[in-house]
Amino acid sequence: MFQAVLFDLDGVITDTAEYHFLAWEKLAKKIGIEIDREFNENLKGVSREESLRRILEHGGKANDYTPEEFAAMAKLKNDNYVEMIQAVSPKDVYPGILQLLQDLRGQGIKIALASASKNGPFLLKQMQITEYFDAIADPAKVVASKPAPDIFIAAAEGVGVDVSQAIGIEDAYSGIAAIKAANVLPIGVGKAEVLGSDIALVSDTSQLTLDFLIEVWDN
Ligand code: B16
Ligand code: MG
Repeated sequence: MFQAVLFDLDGVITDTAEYHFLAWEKLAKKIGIEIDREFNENLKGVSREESLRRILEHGGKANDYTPEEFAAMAKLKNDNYVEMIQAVSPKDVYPGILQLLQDLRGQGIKIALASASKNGPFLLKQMQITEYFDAIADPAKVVASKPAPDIFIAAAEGVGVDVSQAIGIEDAYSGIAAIKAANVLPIGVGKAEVLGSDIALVSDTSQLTLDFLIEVWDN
């Protein structure tokens, strides 16, 4: 039986992707770049800085800014985003997640957050689920972001469980790649066309039950 579950946040525990999109769209518009929801798919699970690099490249402005200007733009986006997520509350927790957290807890299985978001701790607090997490891996402390395995390795270490005894849950392609590279067993939330057909998948979080996780582990 697995000993830990390592959760991604955006797209698995709640839908903050829309807020990320709106905040990036506002910033991009300011510097004359248009982004749409399809492009936003490339930003899911990707760090703040890498997201900005991708947006600048998309707009043909990759070399137009100094490091100071780049940092100021990333900060401006985050300030907007933080303002938006003040409205996040317990009703924003995705279907099935609270039950899963409670069931894992009941079985003594460790729970860790493996999110690229530096706003992760604040979001857990807003949704009133911080108490379920035995560890929150700090994305500011890991060397390489997803698709590198670092954040999932840090999350497993945080709960003192070997990666070979953990399940990782992700909604983004880069995140599934990170889970695989960490030697953690992946479960994807989403479509095979995006996440691959070689892993266990659910189409929405209500299917993420303890029984389902056990079934995936035993297969
Ligand atoms: P922040 P996840 C990721 O969260 C988001 O999917 C991604 O869009 C965002 O850029 C990244 O966190 C960093 O977030 O700017 O709040 O530090 O999917 O890894 O939970
Ligand atoms: Mg995600």
